[in-house]
Amino acid sequence: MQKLVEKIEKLKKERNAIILAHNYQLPEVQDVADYRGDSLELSRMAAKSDAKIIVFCGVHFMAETASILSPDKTVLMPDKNAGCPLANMITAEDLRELKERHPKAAVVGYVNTPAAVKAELDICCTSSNAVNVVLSLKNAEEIIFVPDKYLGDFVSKKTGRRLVLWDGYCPTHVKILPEDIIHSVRLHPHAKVIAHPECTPEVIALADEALSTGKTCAYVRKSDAKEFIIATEVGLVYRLQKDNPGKKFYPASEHAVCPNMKRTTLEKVLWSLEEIKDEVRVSDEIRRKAKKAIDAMLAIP
Ligand code: CIZ
Repeated sequence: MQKLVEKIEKLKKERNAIILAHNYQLPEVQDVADYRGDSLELSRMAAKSDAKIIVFCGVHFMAETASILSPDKTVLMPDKNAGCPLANMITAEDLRELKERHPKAAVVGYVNTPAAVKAELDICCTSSNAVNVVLSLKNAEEIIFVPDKYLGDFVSKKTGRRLVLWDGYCPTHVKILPEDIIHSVRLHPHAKVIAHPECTPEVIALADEALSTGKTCAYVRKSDAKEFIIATEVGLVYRLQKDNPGKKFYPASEHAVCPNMKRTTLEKVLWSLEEIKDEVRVSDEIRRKAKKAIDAMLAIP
């Protein structure tokens, strides 16, 4: 593995590239990355960087978001088949039909959407800022929120706003069951339970906090607690343990493994740098519209 890492490091410099890894990536991929984070943190990092090539270790909508924010850079995915089933649960056409049925509604869409869906939104959101995005729409008579019905339910409860939801969900987060939390708490009674807002409402109800991966990292760093049960994709536990060696982290369920996130391997990172492939690009028209929805989100404090 060391040889592989050395080759990647060398080629990265020669190509003026940086490697970005989402918090759910395999440990060895996180370790070779220049930056780790959630999708928006990484896309903003890509935009700030002077690098010409961005190797985005994550899933397709994340690389698309990076390309939308950095059209002058070459954004590569080590495995172009790493998709997001949640993002693919709605198409631009589905959303246009929903908008026709609710013509006065403001349209909010999770970052986990294809660029063509983002182009149909008024405003984008992430799991870190979804509550604030909905709160910002004070004058909206009605609000459409797509595609994650569980994140939408969480936001609706937090904001007191009724939302028009779509029947989407993350197949990895729904694998975490309320029984898993009850069992983990029995084993680790002093641990704080942190659930991702893509979890079901029954799981979120048993958690001390419902936080995005970025907010979980910040919360754990500041917390006086020494043990944490983490109800999200297992990759985050590796990052938390590495960043906080004095604390202990337990995955709520060993089954919460996203097969798409795990498609990216060190070999594929190397090949992508060697062959400058596979580039992710968004057409200019879609990019312009999708960027408007992302910029509207970024304008919210
Ligand atoms: O925006 C992201 O990266 C996702 C999908 C989840 C999170 O909480 O980081």
